[in-house]
Amino acid sequence: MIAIFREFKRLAWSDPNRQSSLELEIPTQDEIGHCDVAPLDAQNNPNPDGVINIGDALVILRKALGIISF
Ligand SMILES: [Ca+2]
Repeated sequence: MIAIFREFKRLAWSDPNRQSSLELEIPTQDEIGHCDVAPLDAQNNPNPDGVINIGDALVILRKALGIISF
């Protein structure tokens, strides 16, 4: 299963035409900057670390649900 995923990822991201047909897009640096909101600092403000991971997704979800604000 992992091998299939790796092959799909390799094919999808190596060819711009495939990216388009699969409706996958490589995010721009600006878009990445908007998503990089974790970790949070001691005052619960974004402290971007240059990595987009599950922590950023959780912060965005918490903000969307109104659990945190910044
Ligand atoms: Ca981050």
